[in-house]
Amino acid sequence: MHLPPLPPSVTTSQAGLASLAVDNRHGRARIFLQGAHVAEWRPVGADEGLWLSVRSLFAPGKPIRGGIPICFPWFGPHPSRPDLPAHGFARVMDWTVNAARDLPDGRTRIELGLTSSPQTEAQWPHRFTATYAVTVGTQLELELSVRNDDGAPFKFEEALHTYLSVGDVRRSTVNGLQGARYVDKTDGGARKVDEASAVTFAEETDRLYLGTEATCTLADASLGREITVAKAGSRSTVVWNPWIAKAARMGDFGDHEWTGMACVETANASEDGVELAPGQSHRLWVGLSVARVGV
Ligand code: TA6
Repeated sequence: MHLPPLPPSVTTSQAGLASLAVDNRHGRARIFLQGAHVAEWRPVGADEGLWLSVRSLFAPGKPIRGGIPICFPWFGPHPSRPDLPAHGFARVMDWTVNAARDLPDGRTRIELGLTSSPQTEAQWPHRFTATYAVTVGTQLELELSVRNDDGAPFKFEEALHTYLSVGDVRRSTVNGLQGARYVDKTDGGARKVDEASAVTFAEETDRLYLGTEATCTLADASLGREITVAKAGSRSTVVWNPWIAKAARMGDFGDHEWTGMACVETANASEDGVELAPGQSHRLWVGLSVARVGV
C-alpha cells in the first residue's frame, strides 16, 4: 500500500483488507482502500453511526456489506451486462490515497482517487478521474467528484450507499421526502408520489426517489437519536431495508440484522444520471451528523 505522509490522527492496518483508521477529537472512522469504503464512523459522545454486517466479507474484489459503499459508474444491476458487478466497479477496486492531513480545527481530511484503466474501460469505455474526500469532524463529510477525461461526453450514475445504524428500524422514520416522486422497486418499479409525512418501515422497502435535493433525517426512537443526511449535487435519494426474506437470501447479511439498519443513500440515478462534457467535472457532497433527541 503506497501512502503519502500521514498525520498523527491517521494509522494504517493491513489486517485483511488495507484500511486507514482516523481518531481525532471529533470522533473515529475507518476507511478501506478497496472502494474508498468508509466502514465505521463514531462521533465523539455518540454510538456507531454506520451499520456493518457481522457477516460482511472483507475480501479482494468483494463488496463490504455496510458502511458507505461508493456506487459508480452505474447504480443497481448493469443494464446489459449481468456479468458485471452490481452498483459498478468503484466499490470493489483499490483507490489510491492522495493526501491525508489534520486541519487546524481538529478535523481530519483524507483524499482518495480512482482513474480509468484498461480494467475499468473493459467494463465502461470512458476515461475519467474520480476523487473522494472524507472529512471526519462533528460531521462526517463525503465528497465524490468525477471528471470526464475523454474526448466525448459520457453519462454516469453514482450513489453513496449509506447504511445507517438504528436501534430498531420498525421504530425509525425517514423525513424529508414528502411529496417526492419515487420508483418502488418492491412493486415492479411502479412510479409513485410519497404522500406520507415520513417513510416508515413495516416491510421490505426499496425506493428510488427522483428529483429531490432535500436533506433527510433518520429519526431513531429506539436509540433516541436523529441522523441528518445533508447533501449537495444530488437529485436522487434511495431508502432501503431488505426486511426478513431478502436479508435471509443474502449470504453476507445476518438473518436477524435487518432490524438494525436503514439505508438513506445519496445518489444521482436513473433519469437523474449525470452527463459530463469532455473536461467537465461533477461534485456530490454528503454531510452526516448525529443528534440526541427526546429523553
Ligand atoms: O440501494 C438499494 C439496492 O439497490 C437494493 O435493491 C439492494 O440490491 C441493495 O441496493 C444492495 O445491493 P448489493 O449489490 O450491495 O447487494
